[in-house]
Formats: sequence, structure tokens, C-alpha cells
Amino acid sequence: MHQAAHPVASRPRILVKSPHNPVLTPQQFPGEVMYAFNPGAIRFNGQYLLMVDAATYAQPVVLWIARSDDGVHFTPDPAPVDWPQPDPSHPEDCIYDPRITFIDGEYIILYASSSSSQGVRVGIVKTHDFTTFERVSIASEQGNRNAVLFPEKIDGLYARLDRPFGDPNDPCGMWISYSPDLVYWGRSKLVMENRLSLWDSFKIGAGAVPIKTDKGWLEIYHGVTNTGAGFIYRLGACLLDLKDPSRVIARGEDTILWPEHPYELSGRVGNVVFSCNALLEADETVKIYYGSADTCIGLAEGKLSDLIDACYHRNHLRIRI
Ligand code: M1P
Repeated sequence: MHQAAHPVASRPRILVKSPHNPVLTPQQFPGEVMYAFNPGAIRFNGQYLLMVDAATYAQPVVLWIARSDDGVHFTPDPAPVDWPQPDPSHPEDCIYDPRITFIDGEYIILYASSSSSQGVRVGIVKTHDFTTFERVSIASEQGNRNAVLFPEKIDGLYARLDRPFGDPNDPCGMWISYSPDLVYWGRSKLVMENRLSLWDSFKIGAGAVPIKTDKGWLEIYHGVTNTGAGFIYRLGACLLDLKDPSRVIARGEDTILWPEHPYELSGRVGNVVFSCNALLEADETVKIYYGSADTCIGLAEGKLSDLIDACYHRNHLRIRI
């Protein structure tokens, strides 16, 4: 067998995938769930709580909570979340990709609110107990998703990242908007765009609730390559200014998580890793529960300091254009 003369040493990974992956599969759910993916995640009542996109036989997607004491072994609730009735202005018939932010004593959930007749908008729902949920607003125009709320107000205002659609062949980048009340939003501004020569060349979208660090807001986001034979979804990291998060301080050139295993390469939508969360632990480990091929859920973990370093990483193999 041919041996490479100069084998390339593999670089240590920023995020290490759990040996228990996938940590949550559709088969673990009590109902007729075909696919379980893209969870929002939070620590609640001493447990890890995932709010999962669950695609059922009956309707496109419902949100379904699963809980765990150790962050690896999850038990889904007996039934999906009792989601509030749609806002009269928006006949929502599909909900997905929840991002959960704890702020001012409430859990605020931003999600994709899809209507067959009116397209996708950013929905906002809140809860105190993950049993009862109250609608707050439909918070964007038609054609916007991947919205995530910062865990602190900035200059007294709620702040969110999102991704307006734009032209199908030239999607918009990641934007920021501000609100006094989670209902009325404004001061919208472009934060980051796709990068033509890199892994996030086609489009990007906010992913996790930003983590506050002394170097800036750490944001884990997804980026998409359009290969012609289909999309590849990967994750990356950037740092946003603490006082003015529309300002990008650093953005790594390399992906930090990519599809490589069978449960990530094939499924409802193959070649996808996608995240709506990043949980900072007391020992500064970051846990990311990520959707795999829009079918099941993986866990990847890394050190906060390594994720920050990854934001400053430049790829020496990159061909500059
Ligand atoms: O199928 C991959 C992902 O596609 C969408 O992401 P984006 O908004 O960036 O195109 C979302 O529908 C997401 O749920 C899905 O995982």
C-alpha cells in the first residue's frame, strides 16, 4: 500500500464529538417522530433541557422537550410542547429551530414561524417553567429566520441577530436589530456576510445564544457551501464587540464542526451540522447540541479559550481572492 512520504499531522480539534453520538434520536421519542434535530438548549432545574424540532407523521414539525441529568442520556417528555395559538396576523403552520435565552428572569424563545401562505418570520414566545408558554410577538417581516436573542440588554435594549432571506441566489448575511419590548424592532444593521472563498461561501446564519467573554460576545454560527450537488452546513465562530455587537472583532477562517460521520452525512437533509445553542459550563467547557442531517442530535464539546482562539485563526492554505 502506498505510504505518504510526509504524512500531515492532524490538528487538535476545537470541538470534540461525544462517543455517545448521536445522543438523541427520533426512535427515543414516544410519539410518531420521524426526525428529531436542531434543539435549543438550556440548563433548567438542575437538568439539561433540549427543545427539539420533531418532525412527526401528522404535521411538519412540533417542538418537543427532552431532559437529562448528565447531558448525555436524554428522556423526551410524554408529549410535545403545548405551543400558544398563532398570532392572528400570521397563520403559523410550522415551527422550528428554537433558540432559548434566559434574560430578566424569563426564558425567551426565538424560532422560525412558518406559514404556507405567508412565508417564514421570526416568532417570539416566553416561559417561566417550560410547561406553559405565552406568545410575545411575530417580530419580523416575511423572509427572516435564524434569530437569536442576546442574554443581556445592550444600552437598555433587547438585541437579536437574524438572517433576512434576500435573493435566493445571493442570500443576505447576519443582521442585528434592537427592541425596547421584544415587539417593536429597529436600528437594523448588517453584521457579517458570506465569504466567497471559504467554507461559509454561500450563506450564513446566527446559531447559538452569544456567550459573554472578556474578548467579546462569542457567537457560534452556521455557514453553507453550495457544491452544485447540494449544500454543506458547517459551524464557525466569531467575536462581536461587547458594547456594539454589530462590530466584528474577530472571525476564524476555519470551520470548527463539520459533517463527517454517517449520522451527519445522510438523513432528511444530508451533509448538515446545525446549532441553535452553546452552553457554557462552570469549568469553562462549552457544550453544543447540534442537529445532524436534520435527523438526530449530536453533542460536541470544547474549551471556551480554544473557541476564542479559533476566532483569530487564519488558514495558511487559503488562496486569497
Ligand atoms: O437543512 C439545513 C437547514 O436549513 C435551514 O437553514 P438556513 O436558514 O441557513 O437555510 C433551516 O431550515 C434549518 O432548520 C435546517 O437545519
